[in-house]
Amino acid sequence: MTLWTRLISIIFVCGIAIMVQVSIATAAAAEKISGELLGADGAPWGTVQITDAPGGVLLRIEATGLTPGWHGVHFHEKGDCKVPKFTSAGSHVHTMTPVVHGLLNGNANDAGDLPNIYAGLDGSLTVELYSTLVSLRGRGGRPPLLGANGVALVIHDRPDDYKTQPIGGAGDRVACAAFH
Ligand SMILES: [Cu+2]
Repeated sequence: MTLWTRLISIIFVCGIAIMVQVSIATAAAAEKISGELLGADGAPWGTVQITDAPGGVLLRIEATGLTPGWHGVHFHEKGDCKVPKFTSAGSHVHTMTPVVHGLLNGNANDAGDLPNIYAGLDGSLTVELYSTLVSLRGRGGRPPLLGANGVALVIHDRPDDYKTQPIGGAGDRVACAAFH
């Protein structure tokens, strides 16, 4: 190997190493926030993590205390979880009014919409969800969850039918996690 080809290969290897380091740094920069899930009885029911992703947010919910079966879950517009009704969390995260709710509604503009979650017979669940409707801080022009009032992740008593206004018939709010 000539000195010249050795030099070229050293530059190449260094370039690869720098690219790998940059991509690791980019991956490590994903912002993650974590909050306690509060039950309507005022007790801690679990944790909620929200991770900012390039095209949306990843959500991880670990909960106990729920009634077995399906439950609607939404992002609500205020990071304020006052027991027992959690009405302090306000309505769903939205940027347009009137808000049209429902993942199966062709005219929907409700940025707080999420798929239902399912609690087992012991009332617990662990699940990851993904929403492309929002961001943590406005990435990609999507509505930011961490605006001036923060945000709440609210679990409802019944499942969301993804169509009925204003909350898909999901009923009472039974658990809430606040973020700022
Ligand atoms: Cu809701």
